[in-house]
Amino acid sequence: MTLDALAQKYRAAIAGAADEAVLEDLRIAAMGKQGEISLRMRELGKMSPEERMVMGPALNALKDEITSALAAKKAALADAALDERLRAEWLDVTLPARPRRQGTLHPISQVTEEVTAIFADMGFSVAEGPRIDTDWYNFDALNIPSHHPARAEMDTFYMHRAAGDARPPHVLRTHTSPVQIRSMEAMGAPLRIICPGGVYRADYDQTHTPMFHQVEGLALDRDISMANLKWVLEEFVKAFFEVDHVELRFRASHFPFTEPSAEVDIRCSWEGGTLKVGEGDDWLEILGSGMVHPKVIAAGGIDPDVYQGFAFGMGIDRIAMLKYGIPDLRAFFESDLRWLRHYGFASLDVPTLHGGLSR
Ligand code: 2NM
Repeated sequence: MTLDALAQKYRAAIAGAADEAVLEDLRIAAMGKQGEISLRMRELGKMSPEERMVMGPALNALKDEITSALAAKKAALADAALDERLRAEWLDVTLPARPRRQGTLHPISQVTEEVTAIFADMGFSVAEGPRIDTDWYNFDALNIPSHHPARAEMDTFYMHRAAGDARPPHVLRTHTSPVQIRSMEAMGAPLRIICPGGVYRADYDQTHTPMFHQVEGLALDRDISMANLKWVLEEFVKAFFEVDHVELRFRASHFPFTEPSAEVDIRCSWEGGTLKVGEGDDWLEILGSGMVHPKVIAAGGIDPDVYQGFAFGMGIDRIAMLKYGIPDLRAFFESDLRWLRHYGFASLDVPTLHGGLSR
């Protein structure tokens, strides 16, 4: 076979090679120990000097040509493989996120996030704590000593103690105030926190469930007064009910952990069966509040002669019912899928003040 014919044969074979293995076979067939070009190079020695002067460079040129053709084809195959992969794995990253799924956000979760967003905007951070706590954190630290009638009124769930164990039993927290005592201990003053979460009382009827949700707030500093409390609550009610104007009514009340204490009503109307906040002739009680009792501040490890502040507490379940027109409290905890689909919220619509709380 002439060198031209040999060159022709390898050019065609390399051009038609389907993968790297074929290319490697071709390299061996041409330039391996027994390769067609190698054998011919070995024959150079038997040639006359004149013949060798022609054949030597020609064989070297052919070897170079085949070597670079193999490399070029190998690169082309790799490019083609990458192109094919890019085509196969192409993904439009501008497509919308996955569509709304079956699950929805429970109204209590939604309202907790709304309340958190509103108070965060006023500089309150969220504190959490255990649902099972000692009676010291749940009662004594809050100025509710063991003989106090408030303990009986609370319908407390007590945890079991082994027979002969004289220590006072743990309780399921009856409010989130123990979290505020723990936060005072851990962080000191000044302090601005809200404590949302589940609480427990042995009570079950039309308007009570044995577990429900509260959010309590606490602001402590050197010069905090009830004027600050009033402003904070007004801002909260306006943002939560999404109205520009509200009117609050403070009624003197009594809680062991605050002095003075006030229950807070908001002006409203129930015309046509729907709640309108900020207008009308009715009053709606939504929370309890007051100036934190010095004994409670001291129980939190803070000097009540230096620091004072306000606290408040409200029922999340109750304000959720009011805002979203949910008629029956007990439905909150029945896990009825039809109810959850009706009253649930899209889980990706996180409430924000700028985006609107209740889209
Ligand atoms: C309420 C009413 C009034 C309250 C008090 C405290 C604490 F721990 F700081 F002393 N937290 N929450 C409080 C005050 C709660 O709920 C109706």
